[in-house]
Amino acid sequence: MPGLLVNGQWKTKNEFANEDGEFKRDESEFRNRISKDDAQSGRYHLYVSLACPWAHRALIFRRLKDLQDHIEVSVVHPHMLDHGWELNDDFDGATSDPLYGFDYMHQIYTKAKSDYTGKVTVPVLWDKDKETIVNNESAEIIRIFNFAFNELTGNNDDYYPDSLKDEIDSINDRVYNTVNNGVYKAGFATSQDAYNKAVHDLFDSLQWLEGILNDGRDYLCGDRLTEADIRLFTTLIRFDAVYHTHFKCNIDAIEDFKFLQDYMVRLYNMPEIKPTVNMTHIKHHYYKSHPMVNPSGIIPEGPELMWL
Ligand SMILES: N[C@@H](CCC(=O)N[C@@H](CS)C(=O)NCC(=O)O)C(=O)O
Repeated sequence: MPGLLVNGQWKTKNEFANEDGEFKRDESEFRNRISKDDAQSGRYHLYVSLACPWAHRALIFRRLKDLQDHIEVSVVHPHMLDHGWELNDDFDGATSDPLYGFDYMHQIYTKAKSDYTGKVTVPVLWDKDKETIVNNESAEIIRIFNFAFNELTGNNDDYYPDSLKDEIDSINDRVYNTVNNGVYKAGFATSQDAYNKAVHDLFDSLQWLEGILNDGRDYLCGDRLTEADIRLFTTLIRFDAVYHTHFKCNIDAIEDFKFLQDYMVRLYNMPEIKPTVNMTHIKHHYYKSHPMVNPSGIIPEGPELMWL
């Protein structure tokens, strides 16, 4: 069940689409960075959902950049119900809030800003010293992880290298609008036109991506892994189990795309990625948290994912 904070008060809201039946994603509110001086071990805390493709980006970067010993993680309960995301360990893999003992993620937002108005989303990167949210935009959190802690960890791997910035930006732009967010536009549409446009844009882009990988490339930008791959991966891994059924993205499945499927499985099997994938949280979250899409909350048994 979606909801939001209005002047610091939680309100439930049983819909995602606007009057035209379209889903529009809001801009994230907290957009700060971390300077090299402030990049201290143990100072920051990451709140995620294992179900959420945006939070998943941050979890993967935390491992790619050797930040596990420096940034602790809390995992919300996969069911997003009347109070939004809940912080309780009443589900395997979920954790309670070690910092404040809060029950709900919206309390973290009002701790940061008591009159906050807007959605309560994950991921959230929290500063324990300043007791506020550094950033709640995954695209920026992964850039912070890519770079800010390099001196602390000695890990200088760069997933947004200067030489590939333009190519990465251009791929990200299309993938964000038509794939990452495209599945949500299809799934939350309440008009046939909005759904049709989203689903066709999505499958046009999947064909385009299949073409890129069919061109002898191991990764979207050639022979090295970049943030563009991680951003695409977190949608691909949820696709056949969730988006194909729950969000009606069923023109094809990912397993029908030879190159995309091989690429997804290759990324999945990376030691930094595999431990971040939790299909139980993924299926529970989507099928149980959107009563306007799936009122019964029934979780489908299939499909059998041979690579899992
Ligand atoms: N732009 C944000 C979007 C994050 C986002 O929408 N997360 C979803 C979970 S998949 C969420 O927390 N939704 C709560 C809601 O919509 O009320 C980001 O990429 O960090």
